[in-house]
Amino acid sequence: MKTNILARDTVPPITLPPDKTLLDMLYYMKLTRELEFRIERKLYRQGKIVGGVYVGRGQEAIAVGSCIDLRQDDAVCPSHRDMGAFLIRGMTLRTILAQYMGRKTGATKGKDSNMHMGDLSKNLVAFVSMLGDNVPVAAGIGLSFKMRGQDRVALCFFGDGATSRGDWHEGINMASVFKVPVVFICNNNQYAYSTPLERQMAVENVADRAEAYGMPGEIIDGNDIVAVWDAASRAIERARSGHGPALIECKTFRMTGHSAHDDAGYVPHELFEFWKERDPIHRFEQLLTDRGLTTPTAIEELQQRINFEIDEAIQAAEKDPLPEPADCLRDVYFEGTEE
Ligand SMILES: Cc1ncc(C[n+]2csc(CCOP(=O)(O)OP(=O)(O)O)c2C)c(N)n1
Repeated sequence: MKTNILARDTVPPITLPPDKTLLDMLYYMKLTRELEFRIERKLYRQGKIVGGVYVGRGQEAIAVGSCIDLRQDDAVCPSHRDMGAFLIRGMTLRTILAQYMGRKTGATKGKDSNMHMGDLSKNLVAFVSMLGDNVPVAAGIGLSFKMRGQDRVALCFFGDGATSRGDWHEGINMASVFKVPVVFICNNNQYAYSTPLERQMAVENVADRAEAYGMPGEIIDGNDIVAVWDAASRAIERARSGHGPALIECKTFRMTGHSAHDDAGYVPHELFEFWKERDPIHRFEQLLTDRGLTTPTAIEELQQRINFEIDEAIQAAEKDPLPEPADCLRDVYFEGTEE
């Protein structure tokens, strides 16, 4: 059984973020999990979702830990397992739920389910496809920051399978050649749909690929939010101060099917058991409890608050209108004027 356990499991980073950040991290991880649970296990099964559903159950620490300290003028190019990025950047629960339900009030105004959701006013860049073609886009965003002399950074997310595509390699190469301020973050959940890692790459780690492009590559335990925060903070700081891009490989596991219609029957049962023990939210709750920052009662109250927020948002989004037929021709091409 290949489990990719890291020495880092037992070696905590030296510094922790401030207490408020730690508590915010817990909120956003729990919010992500509950929201995706409702979408995947409730609304989808009730036939209320338009199209497929792809969630990041078990991977919540990656988007939350890396986005929590970003500045509002930084850019994020999330992929399909990075719900936490949307929440932290300020996309509302109602907008997200309306998006999944194909409503006019969703981020794409009812034109798509969850595959092309973004909001440029929040510097959240919608992905073209989830298979790595946001990598050249992120490289271009980073180049624009650099050419304008801005100290902004872009974060770009993708899965392990994406790193075997040509556009991933071209984008990474370009980013490194031009030393752009982009941090590339791989959610290595060890399967690309049903294809295990060893069937789609001949190197052991995604981070090994960084060296070929002259870029630092770091491997971390993606189920340890403090490790994610630590690695992302260092890479962001490095990129912001003009030293170029970095690749962070977060080892994790997808605790559900590739999508809501996939039972993951091809994944050995022991792997689920193994990673369940390393659940990022339970581990973090334990850490915060041990440090006296929360209690089992406070965790339960937080869960109740999250449930309430999501209940309210579902009720609102369900009442929202569906788009008019004529709306499908609006916002397809840029119609405004350049500032
Ligand atoms: C160009 C393209 N090829 C194939 C697919 C079908 N597809 C969607 S996700 C996926 C696997 C992605 O694997 P990975 O990058 O590891 O991300 P994960 O879904 O495992 O998080 C595939 C093959 C697609 N959407 N687009």
